[in-house]
Amino acid sequence: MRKLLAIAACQLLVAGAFAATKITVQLQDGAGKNVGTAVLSPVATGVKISLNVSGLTPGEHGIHIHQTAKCEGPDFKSAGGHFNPAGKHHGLLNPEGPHAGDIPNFTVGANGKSKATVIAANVTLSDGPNSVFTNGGTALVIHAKADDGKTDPSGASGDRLVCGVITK
Ligand SMILES: [Cu+2]
Repeated sequence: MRKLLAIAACQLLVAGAFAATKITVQLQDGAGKNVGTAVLSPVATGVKISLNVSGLTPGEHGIHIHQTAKCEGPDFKSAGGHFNPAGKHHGLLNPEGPHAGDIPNFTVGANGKSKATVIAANVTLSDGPNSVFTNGGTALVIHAKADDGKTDPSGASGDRLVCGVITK
């Protein structure tokens, strides 16, 4: 019995730690269908985003953190522009950039699935101006095309295909 209690207490501690350090974002397509998840966790270089998505077109896709925690299909304009608390220009390759919400592209396989991991180097899950929880949260958006890393406002990455709300 004592052992069982110890195990239960341990599980509670683990659950508490996870709640503080890691969040799971549910991803939906423009029709509101669930297409997977993104797990966000803090790393030394920023926030690691581990994707597990399906139903996308094969090839390279742009992905960004947008400023509003609202995902309304089919176009997801509700998510607003890129999360950009420092008022910079778009693109990881732009000398006047990047937006805090800019993230490297990821690749989808021929089966329409991806388990890619990308790093959002300029945001945090902690407090501060670059927190993804700022102003009630943000949104993770996957675009139809690759981000060219330099063209305002969104790297010519095309339509917003997938969206997931990032909140505590
Ligand atoms: Cu975007």
